[in-house]
Amino acid sequence: SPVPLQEGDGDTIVHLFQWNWDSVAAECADFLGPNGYGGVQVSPPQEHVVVPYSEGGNYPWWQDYQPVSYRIDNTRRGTAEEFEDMVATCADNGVRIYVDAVVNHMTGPQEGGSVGSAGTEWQQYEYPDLFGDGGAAYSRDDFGPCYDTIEDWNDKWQVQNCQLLDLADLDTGSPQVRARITRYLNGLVDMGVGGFRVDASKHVPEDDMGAVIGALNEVPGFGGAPHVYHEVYGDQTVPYTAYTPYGQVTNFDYKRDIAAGFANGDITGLTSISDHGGLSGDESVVFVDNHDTQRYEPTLTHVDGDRYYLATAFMLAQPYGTPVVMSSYDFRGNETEGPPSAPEDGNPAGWITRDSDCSTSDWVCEHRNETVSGMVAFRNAVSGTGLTERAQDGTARVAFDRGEAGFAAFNASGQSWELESETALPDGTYDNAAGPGSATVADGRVTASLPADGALALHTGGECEQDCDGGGEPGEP
Ligand code: LM2
Ligand code: CA
Repeated sequence: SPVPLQEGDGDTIVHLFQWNWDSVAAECADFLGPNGYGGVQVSPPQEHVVVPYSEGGNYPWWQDYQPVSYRIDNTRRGTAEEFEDMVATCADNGVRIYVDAVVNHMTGPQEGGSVGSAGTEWQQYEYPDLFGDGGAAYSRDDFGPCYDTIEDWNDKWQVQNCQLLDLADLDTGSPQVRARITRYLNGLVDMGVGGFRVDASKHVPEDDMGAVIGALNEVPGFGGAPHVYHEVYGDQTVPYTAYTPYGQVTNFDYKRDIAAGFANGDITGLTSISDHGGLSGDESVVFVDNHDTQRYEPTLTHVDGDRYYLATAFMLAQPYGTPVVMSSYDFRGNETEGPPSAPEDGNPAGWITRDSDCSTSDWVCEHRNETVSGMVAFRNAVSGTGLTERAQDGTARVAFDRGEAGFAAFNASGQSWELESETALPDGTYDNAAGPGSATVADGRVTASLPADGALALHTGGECEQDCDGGGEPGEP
């Protein structure tokens, strides 16, 4: 359906989990830019450990979260040149690259030490060449002051200074350590990286985090400071608000509210919540699931089908937060696996991630689902408007306006919904941005039938052309 291009001003980020750099670049040009996405969160780009079967894995995806150096060449997703080409190609299409920055820790223990993906020899607490120029290393004194596992999660000092998952915890209180982290991040910013998802922020004392973020350069091209969001699982011991002075935070309370609400067909309360976990929308990055919650709290994921896409559509339709759409690799429960890979000469890890292919079932590509991508266009069209609730039916059905620019309705039930509602959207016939079909607004009212687990989303700029299908049922193929 004809939607206006919104290149460059979209705020929707997609997490292309484990995609290699060439595949991300192609997706920016072919799909993300033209469909109004504003950013891609890529998997961590720095040199990482290699975990073969003998060490308890089969080159698993989580190798990425154990840095060996801050070199970005020769990870399993490509070379430094491919990384830079990706950043440039995405920027040309109005899409920012967000780097997942692992700065709290380096590696876990690995018997006798090992060799990283780019060939750097290491042992836990000894990383001899951080930038590939022989000029900077971490050694034992750059870690701590605690060298044990976090035991008491109610003790803030332990949470921030001891080891998460036995991963060597950097002493970010040290100016030298912070200078190296800053050098890594600014190297990326200077290449045009537009922002960061900071891994495990909660485990870095907030003042240290503030010093690192405050030292970041401006982003060439996009301009301004990098857009930063911190991964914080807020609780009584370390609240989200410890990090909000230094960027947005990942709002896991929103995730819980929205995923549980949609899973249970209890959604009417969700439109009026202006505060999830004590955070404003401006402070929040929001999501229905992420690569971790898919395993430990899988309330609603792609596995759940229509209801999941409905929840994602709702997240994109409402104004609270900066949304991140998850784009998964389907490990089918075997998380010790890596993504599919192919041997490649010159990659010391021996493996490089295969190109992502949305036509196979293992790369799930939720971001290409027509409901999801249509709602990205809806979101861009209604940007800056408020939410006015227009209709409810029971607990599982709700409809609202976004100013005078959009109308959206959600049916989180197993039966179709014969909807009739007032709307401030101007009279006309509109394509359904959330699926097939169209609907007409006449005399300030919209009448439509929403199928089970279906949505209707109409927006200015999405008016049907003369040959539109004359008001077919929304959501029906
Ligand atoms: C994160 N956010 O705070 C990431 O989103 C999450 O995916 C990371 O864990 C975690 N923090 C550390 O950066 C993943 C994965 C873990 C894996 C770690 C490190 O979920 O299972 O831990 O990466 O690779 C693995 C083993 C674990 C072992 C650890 C250290 O599963 O049993 O701990 O390595 O050797 C003894
Ligand atoms: Ca720490």
